[in-house]
Amino acid sequence: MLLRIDHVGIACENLEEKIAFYRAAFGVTVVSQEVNEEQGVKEAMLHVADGEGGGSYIQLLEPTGPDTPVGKFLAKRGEGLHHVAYGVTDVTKAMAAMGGAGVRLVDEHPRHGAMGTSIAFLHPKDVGGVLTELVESPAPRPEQT
Ligand code: V0V
Ligand code: CO
Repeated sequence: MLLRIDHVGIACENLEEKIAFYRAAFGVTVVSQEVNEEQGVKEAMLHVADGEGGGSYIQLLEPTGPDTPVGKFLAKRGEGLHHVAYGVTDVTKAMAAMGGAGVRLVDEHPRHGAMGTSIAFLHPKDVGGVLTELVESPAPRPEQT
C-alpha cells in the first residue's frame, strides 16, 4: 500500500535560513514553496530523488503562528523532525484501511498538501510517537508521461 517515502517534514524557526543550509550542505533544490493557511505553515519542498508515483523530498516547515501544529511542536520540542510522509495510490482508501486497523486519523477527509497533493495525518500516539502523513500525488499531466 505504501509506495515510497514521499517526504520528511522538518520543523524550523526560519524557513529561508534552513533552505540556505540544506542547499549548501546537500546540494538539493527547492521545487516548490507555499503558504498553507489551513495547516498553519510556510513550507518548502526540496527534491531528493524520484520514485514510484512521484518524487521524494525534504519538507521544511515554518509555522505561521504559535497556535498551529508546528508552532506548538517548536515550543515543546524545538527544531527537528516533525513528521514522516508516505506516498500512497489512493489516500481515501489508505485512510479507511488504517482507520480500520485502529489507527486514529487526525483528518476525517483528505486535505490540500504541497504541490497539488491530497494528504491526511495519522495520530502520533497511535504510530509509536511518529506523526505520520499519507500523500496522494496528483495524476501526472500528459506532457510529463
Ligand atoms: C504533537 N505530538 C507529536 C507531534 N506533535 N508527537 C510526535 N510528532 C509530532 N509532530 C504529541 C505531543 O508531544 C503530545 O504528546 C501529543 O502529541 C499532543 O500534542 P499537542 O501539542 O497537545 O498538540 P495537539 O493534540 O493539539 O495536536 C497534535 C496533532 C496536530 C498531531 C493532532 O499537531 C496535528 O493536527 N497535526 C497534523 C497537521 C500538521 O502537523 N500540519 C503541519 C504540517 P504528550 O506531550 O501529551 O505526550 S503540513 C504538511 O505536512 C503539508 C502541508 C504537506 O503538504 O505535507
Ligand atoms: Co508534510
